[in-house]
Amino acid sequence: MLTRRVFLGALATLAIPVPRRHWPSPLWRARSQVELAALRIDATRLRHTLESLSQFGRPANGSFADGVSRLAYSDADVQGRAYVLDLIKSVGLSPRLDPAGNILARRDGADASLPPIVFGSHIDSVPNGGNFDGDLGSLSAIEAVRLLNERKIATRHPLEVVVWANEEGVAFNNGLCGSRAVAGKLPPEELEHVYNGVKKTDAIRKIGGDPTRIPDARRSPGSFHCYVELHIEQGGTLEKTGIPIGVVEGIVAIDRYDAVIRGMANHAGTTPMPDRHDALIAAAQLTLAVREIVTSEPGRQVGTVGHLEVVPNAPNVIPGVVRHTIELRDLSASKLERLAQAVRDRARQIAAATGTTIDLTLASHHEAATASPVVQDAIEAAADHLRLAHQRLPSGAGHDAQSMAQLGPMAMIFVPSIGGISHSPRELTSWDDCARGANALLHAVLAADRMDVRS
Ligand code: HGY
Ligand code: MN
Ligand code: MN
Repeated sequence: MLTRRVFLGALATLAIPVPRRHWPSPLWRARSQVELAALRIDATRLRHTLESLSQFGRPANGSFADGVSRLAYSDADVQGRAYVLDLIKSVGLSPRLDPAGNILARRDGADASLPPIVFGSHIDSVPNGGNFDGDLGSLSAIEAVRLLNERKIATRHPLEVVVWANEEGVAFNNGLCGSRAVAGKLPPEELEHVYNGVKKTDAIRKIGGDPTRIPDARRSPGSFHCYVELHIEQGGTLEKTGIPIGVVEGIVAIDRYDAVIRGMANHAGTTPMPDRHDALIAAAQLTLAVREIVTSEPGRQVGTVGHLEVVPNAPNVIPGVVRHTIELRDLSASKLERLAQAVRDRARQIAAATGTTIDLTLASHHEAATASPVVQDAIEAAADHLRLAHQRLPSGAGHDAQSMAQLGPMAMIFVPSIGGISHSPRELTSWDDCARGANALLHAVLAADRMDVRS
């Protein structure tokens, strides 16, 4: 069991000598503390890889400032993954794909009997997304390994870089796909889903996965030492406080519902208003009801109707069918259930009042996750070593780290999002903050490597 005392004692080696009993291995003793402490990633190279990756999914005739649409399983995703695979090979690792299409690359440690430290993120985006969501954590992990290889620094634990498949879940309306497969939470029936006419099994094959062997992607609890993910905050807290490093305490639960509203398509000119069964009017009322219900009590909960389809979507036809999503998020699963029940109750009233039917089905549920206090301490010690201010905060965004939390200790590092903007071409983090986050990731991993869990 990783104890705070042992861990912080080991962390102290970053700055001050510690009793020999904490020094875990001769090899590690061979590296001077000063050398390890002085390690910094190459910020120019990190920026170059971020700018290079952003070409895949960029709008035609666009520039970096126009962001990306690199939806999971799209051609742009395949191209972006090919770039990342080449980059991983160029730093001296041999990447492999697991059956879910996750990209994994292992760096041997001095003690092969130890479980790996896993770190990375994702590179798929939302439509018209930004250049940093997922990309920063994925490319910083690769850059950290490149530096360790260049300096021939051996860690005790093996390291494993990961680039997760389909984190966003815009494709097939269910996210954290790759990491849920690793956590054993990608059920076979999900593989039958169809998105834009493509079956999920074919989409997984397209990125090099093997949908017939999804269970083989599963990892057992305790099969890794810890998981650390660097990510942009995607909110405005750090920018407001002027603090460069966020240490994530927990990640929200996310419930996504599919709403299907059926009214009656009819002529827009000849159907009197009182005689209409307008599915879009019902959807509009339900959308407003979601906001009213979610804001009816104090707290950080959020609710969003982000996707909506109207059938037949013609200017002179009363909408007969509307399909839309409802997404609810909060750290408390019981609060989510309470809010969802209020939405269901209101949907019944709206259906009766508009002469429509409203069916709500749960499309996906992602458990809330608590970060490991010990690994959070590692991140804080790394930030202190780098003389970077830090603060603890929750994550309103979902992350693959919440899948990994089901298997072992995880923690996340946030860096500021300018204007708190994300999931937009205007998503932006300063290059200096990108470098600060990558250095915090590097030193948090090195600190985690010094934990001697046997002492
Ligand atoms: O939707 C999210 O919270 C994350 O960006 N996938
Ligand atoms: Mn992300
Ligand atoms: Mn995202």
